[in-house]
Amino acid sequence: MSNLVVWILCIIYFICLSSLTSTANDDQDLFAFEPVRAQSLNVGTAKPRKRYLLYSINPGEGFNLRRDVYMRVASLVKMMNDKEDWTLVLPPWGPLYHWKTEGLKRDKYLWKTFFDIQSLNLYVPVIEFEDFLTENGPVIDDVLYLQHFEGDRFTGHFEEKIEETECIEAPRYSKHADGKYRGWFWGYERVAAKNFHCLSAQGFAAIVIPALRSNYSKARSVLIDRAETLLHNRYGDEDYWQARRSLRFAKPLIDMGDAFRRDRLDSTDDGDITTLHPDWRDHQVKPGHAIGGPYIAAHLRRRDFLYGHRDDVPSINRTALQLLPLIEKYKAKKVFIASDAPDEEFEELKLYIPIAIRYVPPKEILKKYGDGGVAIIDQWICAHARYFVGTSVSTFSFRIQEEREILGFDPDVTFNRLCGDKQESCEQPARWKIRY
Ligand SMILES: Nc1nc2c(ncn2[C@@H]2O[C@H](COP(=O)(O)OP(=O)(O)OP(=O)(O)O)[C@@H](O)[C@H]2O)c(=O)[nH]1
Ligand SMILES: [Mg+2]
Repeated sequence: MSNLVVWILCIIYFICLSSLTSTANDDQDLFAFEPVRAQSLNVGTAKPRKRYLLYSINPGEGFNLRRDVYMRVASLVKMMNDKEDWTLVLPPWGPLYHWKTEGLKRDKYLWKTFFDIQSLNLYVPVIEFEDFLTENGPVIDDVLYLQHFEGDRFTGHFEEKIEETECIEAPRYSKHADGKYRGWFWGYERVAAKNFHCLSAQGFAAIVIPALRSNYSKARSVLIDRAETLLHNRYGDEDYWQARRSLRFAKPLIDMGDAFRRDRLDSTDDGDITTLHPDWRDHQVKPGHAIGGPYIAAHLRRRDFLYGHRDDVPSINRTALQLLPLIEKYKAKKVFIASDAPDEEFEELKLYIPIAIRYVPPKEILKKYGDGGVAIIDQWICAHARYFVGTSVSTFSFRIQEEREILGFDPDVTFNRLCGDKQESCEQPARWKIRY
């Protein structure tokens, strides 16, 4: 070949190469995505390749909202898996703001510590993050960081929209000398991402589907950060409840809750009519089916709620005044108290209500399952009471209400809240009834 031909071939080669790499890596390209609904998904018929969806949440969010965000993302995966093959990667738990008990491990809790992974898998394919690392290695292809649209959050007009934009606030990821992004990957130092994009998003979970399928995100593994930005695709419908029903607690925690019910509250599934089918897909009962144990339960959210929701959270004295008539009405032998209250507050309550009782975990249980495990045991015991009353707008109380809907309680004995000291009566929680 003459020198000239070699030169021409080289130039063509470099032009092609540079245009290829710029489509793959150009962070500056701005895209706008049209929102899609489930019905409009249109993917080819060839067997799809396996992809991993990871997600992360604003660090300030608590245990119970995080469980709700899981459902939003799981439902998204379910939707996409009509035609694709996504596996949802479960983000390790912790550290969480409320998990403060001294001497406990704070982070990298596996989901199986708290939840029944097999049961989750009956809704969508899920794996623990550690299994993802084994299958995929420590490099995530793309991070999509969701943010709200600047300036127009509270205009009153709701419209679904999503677009790639500049990052509004400095996100928690930075590009390092090796070209990879480092940031908070649940405390796993060796994990990094190849690409990073900020997206302004407003809408239901399905709104990210075009981004997950766009040119830059043909990636095998995609992490959606700030996933709490996404709303439920269809809040409260059958699909919502399928995701919720699949989110069963880990067996050891259920067993500990059941042992406490039996030994301290005279409550068993046979007597209470609260036996669950081993497979959530086969458990379907009518409201009023369950009668619950011979105790009433109250969830008293205290601590930060005493400041954040001052008007809606009663003093201990007023709490007792609201519980006493309920004890009478339901002929309760005990009053189970789930609370983040310090000991002094519980002792004060016991002065007014001597039959009040709380779950105090043995040290080794606390050590193994942490504050999250104890919270679940508390929720499980509340879920089985003959009557439940919670705290206004607490997601901890909401999760108990859902559990009781699954067990088949009459909504009258579930959707209740305590009123604040200055409230004669107060608006009771919305009744999000189960749908099959
Ligand atoms: N064991 C136990 N822990 C509780 C109880 N109430 C609150 N907590 C702790 O406080 C956390 C509650 O925080 P979140 O999950 O954010 O729920 P929330 O604060 O009620 O609701 P948000 O308004 O959404 O923040 C739980 O995860 C527990 O760690 C309780 O009754 N028992
Ligand atoms: Mg909270």
